[in-house]
Formats: sequence, structure tokens, C-alpha cells
Amino acid sequence: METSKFFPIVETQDEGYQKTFKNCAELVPTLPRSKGWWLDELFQYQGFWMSSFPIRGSMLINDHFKPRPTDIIVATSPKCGTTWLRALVFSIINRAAFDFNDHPLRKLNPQELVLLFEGHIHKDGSTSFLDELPSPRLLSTHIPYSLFPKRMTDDTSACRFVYICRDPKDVLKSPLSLEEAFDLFCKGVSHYGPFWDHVLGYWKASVESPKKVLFLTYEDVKKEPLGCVRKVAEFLGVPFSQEEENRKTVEEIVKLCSFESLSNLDVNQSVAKRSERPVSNSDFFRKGEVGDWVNHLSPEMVEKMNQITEQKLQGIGFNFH
Ligand code: PAP
Repeated sequence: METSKFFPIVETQDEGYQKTFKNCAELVPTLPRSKGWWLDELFQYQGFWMSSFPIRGSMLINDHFKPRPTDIIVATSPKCGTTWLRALVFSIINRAAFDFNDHPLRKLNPQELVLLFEGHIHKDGSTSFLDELPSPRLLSTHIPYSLFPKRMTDDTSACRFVYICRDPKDVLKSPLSLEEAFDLFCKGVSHYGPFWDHVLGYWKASVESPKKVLFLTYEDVKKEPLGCVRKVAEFLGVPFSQEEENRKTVEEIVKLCSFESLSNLDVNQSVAKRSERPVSNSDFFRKGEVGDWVNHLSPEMVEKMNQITEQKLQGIGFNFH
């Protein structure tokens, strides 16, 4: 039985779950802590700074999640394009099921269609609701690649990850002062950070297992949305047919999921905050542009951030320019 002050108590008779809750409740209070970026406390867990809920979500995934070969996991570092990629992948894999004019994305925010699975697992205290979902399951995560169990990452037939990242200069969105958020971010203390280690984990996996991990950048999707949508469809084993190309299905998907289209929908203009999250649907849509950092960061901040990025990503065959 769980007793930690960090988590809701979950009643369960299942000994396996009891063990995970106990391990987690004992572990979290012993971890290094820091002030968080969005005002909640962060803990350093397996090299990454996370609040307590994804730590428990991650432990539950490790101990109990049963991956399927058809699982698709949209993986991101926060503020890097989660909303956009959720919408794109949802529309790609469900393109035959819905009319673009009467599409679920017109009524629901992408986070309601593609669940952040560590969050829901944490809240439910169980992975069993995932067993009920039909295949292919489309899930979303911020968890770093190295924190997933080997049965998900080593086995090339277990599941697939579509990852998106973004120039870190464009992801500094925090209620803290810019100076404080910047300082913490550069020290690696941001949600699921260090940011660069998050990117590196997925980048390396995409190089080693290109059939398992597809690596995208926000900047590339902005520049070449049609090409990126085709790439995702191919990666997921559902390439566009000539007939679909003739019908301009790729263009329809790009248009439906564009910032202009999604951000103007009533559902995404809602400013109501949900009880369990301090964010509203409209918070997921701000400007949706590349390079808005020029309006916020000082030249010194830009130089420091570029230097860290250069150094961290040196020699890997990828950078944000
Ligand atoms: P999250 O981590 O809170 O889920 P996430 O969706 O990853 O946020 O990122 C939000 C960013 O994506 C915002 O960028 P900005 O602050 O530079 O404006 C948001 O505007 C942008 N965004 C959301 N939807 C789209 C979209 N359909 N196309 C392009 N950018 C988008």
C-alpha cells in the first residue's frame, strides 16, 4: 500500500503493483531535488530532472506495460511540438476513418486524442486501461528514451517512436523569470532535462534503429510539412497511395494540423483550466513560429545557448541549423 506524500493513494490487491508503489514511494524522497520550471519540484531520476508523476509513470511502465508491435509513441521534450505531432500522427493513421471536414481534431484538443501515457498511468495507478485500447495504440510521452524498458527499446518489433525536438532557444517557456528559467535550463534542470541528453538519446536510437525511431525537428516540419508527413507515413508502414496523392490527402492533413487551423478552433481557444492540470487548451498554441527567440533572448543568452548546443551535440551528425 502506498503511503507517500507525493502520490495519490492507490488501493490495489495486486502484489506486483504494490511493489512498484512501494519502491517509488521509498525512492522519490531520496532523490536530488531542485526547484522546477513550472513551479513544481523536480527530482533527478536516472540522469533526468522530472516531477514526481512521470517518475512513478515511468516505474509503472517499466514494471507493467505490455507493448504491442503496432504501438506508436509520439515522443517529445516539452514545448518542442507535441501538440502538432500528436495531431499529424493521429490524422495520418486515421486518414481513412474520418472526413477532414468533420474530424475529431475539430472537436478535441490533440492531447485528448493522444494521451500522455505516463500521466494517465500515474493517475490511474495502473497500466491496465491501455490493455483495453484497440490496436494500433497511439500514445504520447516526454520520457527520455533510456528510461523505457529494454523490452520496448531493444526489441525492434515491440513498438515505434516518432520523436520531435526543436531549437532549445525556442523552448524557454516558463512562468519563472526568463533569467531564472534560462539559468536552470542551461544547467540541465528543466522538465525531462537536460534537454540535450533527451535529444541525444532519441537521436542515437534513430541512427542505430531507424525502423524503430524516427527523428524529426520542428524546424524541418515547418519547412517541409508535406515531405515530413510522407516520411512519417512511410515510417509507420502506411505510405500514401497514388490515389491519395491525387486526392491531395497529404495536403489536407498538413492544412488541418497547421497552427492557423488548429489554433482557430473553438476547442483550442478555450482558456478553462482543468482541475488536474494548470494549463488550458489555448496554452498549447502561442505563436507557432521558428526563431521567435530573437524577440526574447539577449545576445549573451543566445551565445551561451548556442555554445552549449554545439558542445553537447558535437560530432553526432545533427544540429539545429
Ligand atoms: P507541450 O509540451 O506543452 O505539449 P508543445 O505542443 O510541445 O507543448 O509545444 C508548444 C509549441 O508548439 C508552441 O510554440 P510557441 O511557444 O513557439 O508558439 C505552440 O505555439 C506550437 N504549436 C502548437 N500547435 C502547433 C501547430 N499545429 N503547428 C505548429 N506549431 C504548433
